[in-house]
Amino acid sequence: MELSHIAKLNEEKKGPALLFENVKDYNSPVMTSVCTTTERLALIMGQPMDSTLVDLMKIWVEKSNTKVPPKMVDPKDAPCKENIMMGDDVDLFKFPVPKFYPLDGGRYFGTAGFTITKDPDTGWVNLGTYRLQLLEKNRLGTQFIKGKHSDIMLNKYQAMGKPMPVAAIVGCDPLMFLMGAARVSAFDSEYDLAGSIRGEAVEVVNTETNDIPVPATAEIVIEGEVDADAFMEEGPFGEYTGYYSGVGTDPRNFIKVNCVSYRNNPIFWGTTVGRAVTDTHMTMALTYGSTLWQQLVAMKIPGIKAVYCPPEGSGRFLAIISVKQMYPGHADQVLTAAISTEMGAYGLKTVIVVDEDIDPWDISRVMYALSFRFQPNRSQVIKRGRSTPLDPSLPLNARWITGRLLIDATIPYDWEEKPIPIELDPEIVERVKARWSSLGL
Ligand SMILES: Cc1cc2nc3c(=O)[nH]c(=O)nc-3n(C[C@H](O)[C@H](O)[C@H](O)COP(=O)(O)O)c2cc1C
Ligand SMILES: [Mn+2]
Repeated sequence: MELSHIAKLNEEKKGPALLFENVKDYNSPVMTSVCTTTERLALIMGQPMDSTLVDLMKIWVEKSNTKVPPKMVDPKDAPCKENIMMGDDVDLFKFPVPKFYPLDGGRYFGTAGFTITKDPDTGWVNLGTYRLQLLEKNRLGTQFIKGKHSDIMLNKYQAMGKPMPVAAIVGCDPLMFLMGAARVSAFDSEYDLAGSIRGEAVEVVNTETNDIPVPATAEIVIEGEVDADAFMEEGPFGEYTGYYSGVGTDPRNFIKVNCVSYRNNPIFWGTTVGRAVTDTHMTMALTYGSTLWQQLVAMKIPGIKAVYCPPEGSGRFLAIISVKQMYPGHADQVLTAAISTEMGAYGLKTVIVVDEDIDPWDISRVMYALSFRFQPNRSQVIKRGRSTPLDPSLPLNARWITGRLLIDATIPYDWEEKPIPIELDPEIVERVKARWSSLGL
């Protein structure tokens, strides 16, 4: 836990990524806090270091239009195959697996990683970040929340009476971790988007035991299977909401691990999750915000200028969208569209739409719009929809349905007489600027 506490406090200060080279009782290192700053997210996406989160989201949305499928490489050239533990030799306790918080139910093998599964009907390969608890030397507890892509696939394997083959990655090109966290639309492979953002195909190799493509440079590759009808006690785990999602353990599916392949001196990656704003929240603000934006564009809604899902709300509970209004009802359309996207239909609670002159990430300008343009008599609507079971604003036994607040903080398009803005006289501004230093300012 000392390691996770160093990482958490470091992330709260927006400190560097940390490589723990000297973990007591282990001879391989641990890496944390990779995604904590916008600068490092830019580095991961191959963008200029002074990019803002919204610049990165804009690139993400653009790159979502192109698919660059992964490329198989020779396993002989794949560092992830340097070491292989098979069958009875599998022992996950050999890796330096952190426990994060005092009330956590145990040590978490999977935080900064992702699970890869294949759709049995179509072959669609999905990457999703789902926490993995170290339960036994060859068992990892999972939590595939209902409706997540791995859950959809697991249901299909269950109907076929077969366990679902999985591979889980810990430690990798961090762009792949962003892909795991991203809510990329169903039936689209996160691999294809990673290739598009990177500008080259992700190099993959097949697993040893179950025919799943995994990144060739992964640090640790877990191979195994999940039986939808088998359960072990899992949790609790300190969530990104800053709270536990339940009071104790819950029966959950688990991965029975049949093989582990790993690099020499593998770097075990972790992210601290827990209270905002740290590593996980920055990851989610980028990936969830980009997904919401991309899905609004895919719905062919004109005039969307920018989308921002603040990391303080883990990138998912609150969205602010700026729009250039073009017709009556346009702002309403944006609001209802946002909660109808695959992203927004799950968990999003508050949507604020602002005019194009307000940058949604400029919170003081958003406050201005909420103060001077928003009118509660006219421009808020409350709806219902699907909640995340992690939302601590709902009672523990009733977390499936949430309210949604839609706030129109724009000047109504259809008003013939709009509020008259106060402008400065441009000529006087120029004159004054020329004399600025002589004014002693
Ligand atoms: C560090 C971290 C841990 C997460 N843990 C879980 C989890 O245990 N279960 C889950 O359903 N989603 C979890 N998520 C959210 C999923 O990664 C996210 O919803 C993703 O879109 C899932 O992939 P999918 O869209 O392909 O289903 C986590 C996200 C992060 C960043
Ligand atoms: Mn997916």
